[in-house]
Amino acid sequence: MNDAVDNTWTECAIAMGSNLGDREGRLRGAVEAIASTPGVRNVRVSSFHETEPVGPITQGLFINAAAIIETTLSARALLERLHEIERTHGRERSDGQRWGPRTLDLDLLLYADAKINEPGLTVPHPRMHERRFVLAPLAELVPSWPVPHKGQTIGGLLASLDA
Ligand code: A4P
Ligand code: MG
Repeated sequence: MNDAVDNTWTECAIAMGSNLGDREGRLRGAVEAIASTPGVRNVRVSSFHETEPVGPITQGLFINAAAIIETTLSARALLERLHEIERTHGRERSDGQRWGPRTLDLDLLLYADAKINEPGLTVPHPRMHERRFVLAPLAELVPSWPVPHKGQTIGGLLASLDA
């Protein structure tokens, strides 16, 4: 892969979610794929949280988790890799359909202290601060990480959801 920008290792946070089929198996597969990506090291994963679906669509319970990694990939290259993993691990065959619905969601939450606002790439992830299913797993790993734009840490944002 030629995506490595240089040898600087940048700490990043990734959100993972699945709500169809072997949810835990999908997340474990995603973690393995992330960890075996060239230019990724020191992968740490939260516990798996079973969560009620949030949003307007009626759907099954999710398993959500978070991962912290170090990477030499750019934010753009890392997101492209996450999309590739979604494609290979997140679809399953079902009757009459070659590919069923996407069942794995991998979002790039934080890329060190970077603020990125480009077509197809917004960091910090614009909805992370309001989502318990994102913040609770992440707070297990990096409660004191300050979130750019928000003036609060992960733990602080999680606590303010309870306020
Ligand atoms: N994009 C831009 N910035 C980013 C980033 N930092 N990380 C773009 C990831 N993607 C980013 O994303 C849509 C577009 O956002 C992409 O083109 C990408 O370039 P997507 O992941 O393909 O689509 P999505 O997953 O449908 O969008 P989104 O906003 O991630 O969906 P939601 O809102 O996360 O909905 N309830 C529980 N309990 N747990 C869940 O995990 N997930 C959803 C999914 C709803 N309810 C849930 C959960
Ligand atoms: Mg997503």
